[in-house]
Parts: sequence; structure tokens; C-alpha cells
Amino acid sequence: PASDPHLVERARAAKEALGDQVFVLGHHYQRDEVIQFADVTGDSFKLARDAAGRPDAPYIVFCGVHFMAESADILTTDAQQVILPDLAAGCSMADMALIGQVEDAWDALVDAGIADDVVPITYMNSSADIKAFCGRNGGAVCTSSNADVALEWAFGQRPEGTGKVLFLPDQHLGRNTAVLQMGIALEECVVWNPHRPNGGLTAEELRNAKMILWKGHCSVHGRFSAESVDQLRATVPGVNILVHPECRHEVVTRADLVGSTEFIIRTIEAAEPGSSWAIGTELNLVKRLADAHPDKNISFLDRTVCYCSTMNRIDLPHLVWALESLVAGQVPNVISVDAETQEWARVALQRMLDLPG
Ligand code: CIZ
Ligand code: SF4
Repeated sequence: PASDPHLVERARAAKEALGDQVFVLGHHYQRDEVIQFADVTGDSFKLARDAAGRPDAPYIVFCGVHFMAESADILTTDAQQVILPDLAAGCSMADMALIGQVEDAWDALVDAGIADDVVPITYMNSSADIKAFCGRNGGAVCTSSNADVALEWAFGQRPEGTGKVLFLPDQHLGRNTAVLQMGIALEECVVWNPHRPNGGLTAEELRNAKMILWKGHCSVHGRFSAESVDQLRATVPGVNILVHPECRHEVVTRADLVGSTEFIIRTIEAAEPGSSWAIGTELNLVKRLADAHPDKNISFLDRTVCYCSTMNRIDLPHLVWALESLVAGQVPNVISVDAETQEWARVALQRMLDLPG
């Protein structure tokens, strides 16, 4: 449905009144009604960098989810404030790794005598305190575009053949990267379940593992199934299956192409007119790609999979409220990471930025 014209007008007027004071970031998974007011769009990593590139803007309105606004706060100056239009816009994946659980897991690895072998790597989709944990413990952050390089780096931090990686919080990205890009065997990947004593793993399983995958997943990407891929192949001749690496291993192994949201967008932009694509990522993005490329046959990989419900919490009424509050001199919903967490999270982010390539 088209956005309410009255709200569109209010958002436009508020943005105009604020001018260069405000910089609006829109994640690719946001609704169209919000994206139309974004100064830039991108994935979480690109947006955090874009925010850092506008030190003159005192207010950053982040249309995305909580961990992304935290990353923007970490990478911007102390004078800038990052605003999340709805504080309930969290991320179920990030919420699956709580700092207390991760510290308990680390203590268990120390007790098992293997912590010295382990380098913690966290996906960008994690809270600031998990990023800080990785910074403090010799690890790094990664994105879905550089997870392979980050793993290569992590294993290179230990003597040949001895290193292990604790991968947080997305087991699928960790497994897909390790098995499909690093040549690590599936059997060398174990899953740490924070709700079970010792992660639900025996000392021998931990000793033999190369990848200790945190039991987290994305509630959107984790829902695509191998059956939906098989069904599309059987019904759409010549279809290209393009999925995000947050999808389950059996989905990714059946796909033609796998990559980050930015990769998915580039791939569709470069695709031949008339070609057929089924895309396994968030529905707002897939719909926008289909609308922007009417000459290509673009469908959603599985019609039973929904939007990201927390991304969708940021809607036009929330954006209007945030912008009009700023016009009225109030700064609502500020996301602020404490100084010590920022310092260590920045260490982990910097290790990522220093990766080759
Ligand atoms: O699944 C997500 O939320 C993704 C891919 C976020 C991002 O931009 O990296
Ligand atoms: Fe989190 Fe998945 Fe939503 Fe991304 S799409 S914000 S990983 S729940």
C-alpha cells in the first residue's frame, strides 16, 4: 500500500527543516515508505561507514535495528547522536548471544584447557558488548562479505593446525563459510548451545572441533528450506537461486550464488534481461529489486517466509515522530554505547578493517 500522503508531507517538511543537521540511514531491509527518506541505503557495515563519513551531522537517524545503531554510535564522533526511531527494533539473532552466556562459554573453554587455542569472531549482527568481548580476547568482527578472510586471519593467529574459532552468533554463516570457503569438514564444526551445560558438548568434541558455532540464527533467513529450492528448480526452467549466507547449509549448498545483501543487489543489477532469479533474503529487498528490474523475472525463494518483523517496526509514523521531535528540539531514542565497550568493540572492528582485501 502507498504511504499516507499526509505523513509523507510531514516527513518531507521535517527533513527540510533539519537540513544538514540530520543524516538518515536506511537499511536494505526497510520498508519502501521509510527508504524514500533515506539519504543513503546499505547493509549494516556500509551504513556504519557512511555514518562515520558525515561527522558534521549531529543527528544520525538509523532506520534499521538496534545492533546497527550501536555500530554507528561506535564509529561516529562523541558529538553525534544516533537515533533509532523505534527502540523495539531489535534483532532476534543478536539477542541469541547475550554477554553473560558468552562469558560463561569462555570460562568453560578455559576449564577445558582449550581457550588458548580459540579466537572469537563475531558477525556484525551482534550487540556491542559481544563485539567488545571479541576485541578483549584477541578476536575480530566480520561481515557476510569478509567472513572467509576473517576466519583465515583467525586460524593464522595460532600455530598451524592448532587454532579453533568460536563463531558468534550465527551458526549458519559460520558453518557455510568454514565448509564451503575454507575446506573445513562438517564434522569439525560443533554447535555450542548456551542453554545446556558445557554447551551440550563433550570435552572430546571440543578438542576435535575447528569451529565452535554459537547456536544462533536469523529468524528470517533460517526459514528458507531445501524443499523450496528443489520445488523452484522443478517448476521454473533456468532459474538462478541466489541466497544470503545466513541461510541453512542445505539451502546454500543447493543455491547457484551465495552472498551478502550488497552482493545480491550487484548480481541482480548485472543480470541479463529475461533471466530468472529466486532470491532468499529479506522480502522488502526482494520486492524492491523486482520493482526496479521489471525486465528480469525475480521471485521470492519461499512465499511462506515473512518480513523481518523487527526491521518492519521502523515505519513512516515512527520516522515522522523521530524527525519532528528533532525539529522541536528533543532528541528521542538515543542509542549510546558506554566508553569502555566502545573502546574494545572498536579494537575488534579495526582488526576487521585491517584484514587483507
Ligand atoms: O540479515 C541481516 O540483518 C543482514 C544481512 C544485515 C546486514 O546488513 O549485514
Ligand atoms: Fe536480525 Fe535476521 Fe532481522 Fe537481520 S533479518 S535484523 S539478522 S532477524
